[in-house]
Amino acid sequence: MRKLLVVAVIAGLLGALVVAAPALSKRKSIEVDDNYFVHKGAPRTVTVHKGDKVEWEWEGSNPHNVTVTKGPVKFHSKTQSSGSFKKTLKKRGTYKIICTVHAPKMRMTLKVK
Ligand SMILES: [Cu+2]
Repeated sequence: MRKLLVVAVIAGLLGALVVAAPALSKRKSIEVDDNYFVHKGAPRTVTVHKGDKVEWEWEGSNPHNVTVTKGPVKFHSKTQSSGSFKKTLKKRGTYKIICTVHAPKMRMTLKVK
């Protein structure tokens, strides 16, 4: 009986950790694929919070880049066919992003709240 109680308490604690984890997480990964950002057919707007680290992950085989054309801060990745590009967003606002190889079709919006 006592053993069962200990197991129940541990399970409860683990459950609390799982629930708390998303709030502590400040990472957001965004798919870079052939030839779209985020997800094929999905709305290409991603919202994160100030201070979050965004990681674009190359999943296709074509060369792509991440280039801000309009926004509080301009930044860009190099053109690459694999790997990732990480950026910590420190300024709130709306960032218009394209891949210069496949623009205007390959684009997305990043909102930093
Ligand atoms: Cu591209």
